[in-house]
Amino acid sequence: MAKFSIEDFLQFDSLLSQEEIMIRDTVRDFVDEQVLPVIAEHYEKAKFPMQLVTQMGELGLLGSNLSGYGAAGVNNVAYGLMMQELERGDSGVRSFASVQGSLVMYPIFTFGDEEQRKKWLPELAAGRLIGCFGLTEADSGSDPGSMKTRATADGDQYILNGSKMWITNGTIADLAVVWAKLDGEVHGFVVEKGTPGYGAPEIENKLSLRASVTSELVFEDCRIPKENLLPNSSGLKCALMCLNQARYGIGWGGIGAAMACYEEARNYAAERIQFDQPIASFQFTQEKLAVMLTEITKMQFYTLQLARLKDQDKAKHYQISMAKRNNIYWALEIARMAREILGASGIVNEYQSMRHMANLESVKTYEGTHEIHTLILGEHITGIPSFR
Ligand code: TGC
Ligand code: FAD
Repeated sequence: MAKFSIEDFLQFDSLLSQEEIMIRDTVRDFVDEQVLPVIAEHYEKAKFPMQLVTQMGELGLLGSNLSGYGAAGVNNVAYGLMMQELERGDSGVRSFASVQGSLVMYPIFTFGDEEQRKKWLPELAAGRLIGCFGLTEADSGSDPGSMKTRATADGDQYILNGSKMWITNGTIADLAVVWAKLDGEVHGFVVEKGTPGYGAPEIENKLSLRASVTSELVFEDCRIPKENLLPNSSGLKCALMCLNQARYGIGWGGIGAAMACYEEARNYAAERIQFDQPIASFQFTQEKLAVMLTEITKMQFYTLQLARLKDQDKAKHYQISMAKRNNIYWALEIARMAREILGASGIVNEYQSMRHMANLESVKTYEGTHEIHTLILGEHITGIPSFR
């Protein structure tokens, strides 16, 4: 089959630098060669492909839009294109990179001290350590400010009590960035694997993101050294700043998943014969493909503008919400249309569209549900918050 390319339609690449194209194509090859051949089996067996972790580290995909401490230091366009390509492979693989870079390395980089940065960031960038991010609790999802996990000071230690739910990478993580209330205010703490009182059991039987590890985190009188508090992480706002980073990457990731489904449906439609002709010749099929290509093209262009704004430090959280909300909405619609074009074949793991569709159900929920991002935009438009 011809090498994957969707960029020709409106000459998207003419807006990219040579370096941005080169980085995207390198990750594209990595996904074609290392992710796509193994992902269906891992999805079926509900296993994360661990061998990809150090490979992603070597390619500079982990925390790549940070600078120093072993991070690649690429711009936000290149970073976004990396996330696009990873999610073209599987949302679980992109999730791994998002969590490691945006939700673990970013808070250590932004809210940590120099000693913490030097200790953890180079290992995380190389994929020699794995991190997770614990904000959500069983009773505090969309409303993280209502969290119950508490930290109390005791001499030169903090004692953590509580639990976190639905945590990507939890069971395989060497360290967790955990958000807990200390004297009534949310703070970020680093909890290392093996700390007595800390456990991270895996959540089994997921029907979505099966090639990704999702876990509960449990803290029972879990004592951590005082130097594991991220010193500049006071306030829920700090946790929300991490989410902006991850949501930005998810916006690009949605484009990648949509591209994979579009390509699969287009190729299938050209080859599948019914009523003596390829199903691509039927107007219903052509309409679906036209909608898919149109929406993917729209997403590429405004998400690129968001990336340029982010590089100038001008991207606002509500602009990122628009990309997360709309791109995942359309990626899911496109995955559903692709599955329809594939008919019965679309329900087996030999094809990708239904795997992407099932994954995108989680992506639509995590990092702020579709409805929460609607309300974030609604608040920006009207000036009236309506979360409560
Ligand atoms: P609210 O009073 O609105 O805000 C508290 C303070 O934070 C400011 N703020 C933000 N700052 C930076 N970035 C943002 N996105 C911000 N949103 C709000 C706000 O201005 C305020 O500042 P200040 O100075 O006045 O104190 O807080 P709220 O309690 O009313 O909640 C607002 C709401 C609902 C928008 C927010 O809590 C929210 O986004 N909820 C969704 C929760 C969520 O997204 N959780 C994600 C968990 S992590 C995850 O899902 C990882 S999946 C990863 C993977 O596998 O890829
Ligand atoms: P709820 O908040 O209970 O929402 C349920 C429904 O009510 C949704 O449709 C929602 O939109 C709606 N709703 C809630 N409030 C409002 C409102 N004010 N107005 C209108 N509608 C509303 N969290 C982490 O901290 N770290 C992770 O690594 C992580 N990884 C995840 C991985 C997976 C696979 C999944 C599925 C989730 C993950 N999460 C993680 C949790 C995720 O962020 C939450 O699931 C998400 O924030 C929603 O919370 P909830 O599931 O409790 O839903």
